[in-house]
Amino acid sequence: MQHDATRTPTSLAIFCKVVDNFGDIGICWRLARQLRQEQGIAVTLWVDDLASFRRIWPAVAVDAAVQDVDGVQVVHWRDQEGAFVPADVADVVIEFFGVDIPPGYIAAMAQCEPRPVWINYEGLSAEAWVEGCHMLPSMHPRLKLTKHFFFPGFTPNTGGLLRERDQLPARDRFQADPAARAGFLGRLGVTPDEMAATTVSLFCYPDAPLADLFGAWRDGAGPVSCLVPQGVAGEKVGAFLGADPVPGAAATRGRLTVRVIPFLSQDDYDRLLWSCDVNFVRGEDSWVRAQWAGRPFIWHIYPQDQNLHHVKLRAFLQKYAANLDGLIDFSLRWNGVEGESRADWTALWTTLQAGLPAITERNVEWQTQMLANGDLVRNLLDFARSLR
Ligand code: TRH
Repeated sequence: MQHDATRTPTSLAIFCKVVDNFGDIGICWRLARQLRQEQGIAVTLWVDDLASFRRIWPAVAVDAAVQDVDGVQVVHWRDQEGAFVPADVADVVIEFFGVDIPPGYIAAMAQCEPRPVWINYEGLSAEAWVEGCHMLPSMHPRLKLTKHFFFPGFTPNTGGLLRERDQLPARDRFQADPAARAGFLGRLGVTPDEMAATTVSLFCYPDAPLADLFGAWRDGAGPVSCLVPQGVAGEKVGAFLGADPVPGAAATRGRLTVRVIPFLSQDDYDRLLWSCDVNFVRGEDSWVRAQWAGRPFIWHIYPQDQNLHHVKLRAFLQKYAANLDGLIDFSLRWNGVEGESRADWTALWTTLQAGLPAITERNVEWQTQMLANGDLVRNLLDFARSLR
């Protein structure tokens, strides 16, 4: 697509509501940073829960109404009140997953000449219908405003995946340097013996069948070292440890060592994914990061009513893991889906582990495919330009 500079937006607002701890701030913050740092766009991020935001980005002040965080203006979104004028409105306005933007802001959008580009940024899914809905318009029932849907995705007919310009080179540099891995894990308190074991990072929702998996690792054939950021599956991790799951707490039972590490910044979390042999990830942003990390990963999907997430999970596995039966069986069971396999957790893990080289090979192919879809931020800006 030809770039017309006069159509290039210079300001952009993102409205983000945090659900269930971090829900969505992970993605919004990554999007905001990339727009600011790589595209030079003035970004305002409206977010309702600064405490959750601070967990993934420690520079955030939890008590500031407005603050500058790495060049992004962060506004504490306290309520739906407020009067706005057209000058307050950004060239592009993004609502995350259909959040309700304050009515006063929408009224000001309707007074802008030209109108801002209004985008509803949707959740990532491999389901086929996404291609048909990507970029569809939706007219406002009363005001002269049109909102457009934007879907991240895994095919050229979607918005693609978030990926910073330097992400893959930085990963390659890190993974080519064993001292960088040892230094990073060492700073988290991981011992050399643990580093030499099969290392696993764990990020999942509280309902994951963790006790079963811990049992399989404990009784397994080889040593496993499981690194759990603080606050993840706290009850089940605490039960294994027999102690509070605070950073530094660790216990070894049989072949398994579980160690609690601090909750990391987003950038360090990438380093964790680059360091481990297998990554358990969840939701959306960590799931995408695991795909770029190139290491085998297991996805814990966010649960939805009527088990709609099972459909979404199967759609992804079909696209990504079609010939990797061990990965499919493990992933289905991890997400509480009764698959074809009746294997116990020891058998599921043994099969998965035997398949790790094939999964790693598949990841190379998958990344090439994903790279061909372009990076999401550029796709988003191209779309915004086309609407201006
Ligand atoms: O927060 P999540 O559970 O997000 C989910 C999804 O967005 C889902 O679609 C949504 O509907 C649901 O919320 C409510 O998981 P996600 O997307 O992986 O975001 C977590 C963020 O936390 C991600 O940016 C990675 C980051 N993180 C760290 O920065 N440090 C850490 O130590 C860990 C474990 C995660």
